[in-house]
Amino acid sequence: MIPTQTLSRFIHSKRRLYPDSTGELSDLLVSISLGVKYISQMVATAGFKGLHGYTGKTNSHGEETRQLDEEADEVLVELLGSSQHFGLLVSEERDSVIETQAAQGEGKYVLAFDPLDGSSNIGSSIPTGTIFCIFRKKELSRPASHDDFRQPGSEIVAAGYSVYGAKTSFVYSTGSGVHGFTLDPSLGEFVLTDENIRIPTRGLIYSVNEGNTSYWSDGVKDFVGQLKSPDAASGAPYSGRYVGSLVADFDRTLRKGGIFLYPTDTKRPKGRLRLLYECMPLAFIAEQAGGLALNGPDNILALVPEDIHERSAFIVGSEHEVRWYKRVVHGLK
Ligand code: P6P
Repeated sequence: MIPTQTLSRFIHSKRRLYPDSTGELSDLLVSISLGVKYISQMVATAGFKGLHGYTGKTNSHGEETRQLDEEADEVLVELLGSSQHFGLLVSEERDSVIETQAAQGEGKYVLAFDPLDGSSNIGSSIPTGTIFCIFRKKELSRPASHDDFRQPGSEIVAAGYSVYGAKTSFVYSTGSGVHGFTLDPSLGEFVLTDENIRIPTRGLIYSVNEGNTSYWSDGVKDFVGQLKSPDAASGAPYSGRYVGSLVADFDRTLRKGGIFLYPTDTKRPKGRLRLLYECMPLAFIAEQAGGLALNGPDNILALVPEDIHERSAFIVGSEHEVRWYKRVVHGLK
């Protein structure tokens, strides 16, 4: 039996849910998935194309950029920039918003993305990924501007991520459930493998960089301590899994349940991960799959980014564990 539900057929079939849809969003998602296919190929062949190295340049955060970061960024900017649907693009690799051809025109959407998250892990074959989210412009008649990114995550129109690992997967949501696809290299197509992914209501895995323990608040130390102390009632001890690549740790949490946490600490008082193009898209996916995502006390999707590159704490996963965190660390329900 041949696979019939490719990503593009699936996306276009869902348009029936949105009678007034113009097909623009479908086009955009297909364009993003094409960019992901290019990047998947680049990641797979980087080793013998000498693309593991640094460019000798630094990005807007003063971080040394790798050739792959730049190449992945350029692929997406070129593909998306040439569509007539985007007004503006924000990339982790650039220090400002990128105007696309549609910036002054009728482009309805703005998009923020991390072109290659986890790229520092590339040399050791640890999974990396692309993360994106799409907003509608606040005023369709006005050209897109930075201000269009100053919206709460609850206004996200579509979000998703890819994982370049043992297989290349693409997971996205437009607000009607979370759907997972796997790239069939022989076809060059993403094929539907997980329709309507639901995160387990609770799990048995926790994911955090315990090297930061000395910098955590007492509340976080207490919570992680509870996950590790044998207790029949809570099912503890949980198993610890930490890849150090956000998309890999998130994808496992989405499919197996449990909790991923990168809290603020005394070394990172604002958090480590990027709110707009890492935390918000993955929070949207998590909530669409029945999970929760916090910055600590607040829902990530209730936050409005002020700066396009601002950082945030990120606690995401099954409702049971995320509420447990909120109760222990913040004394909130
Ligand atoms: P740490 C990778 O560099 C990344 O941005 C995310 O993919 C990952 O979750 C995080 O940093 C890991 O950070 O401080 O544990 O090395």
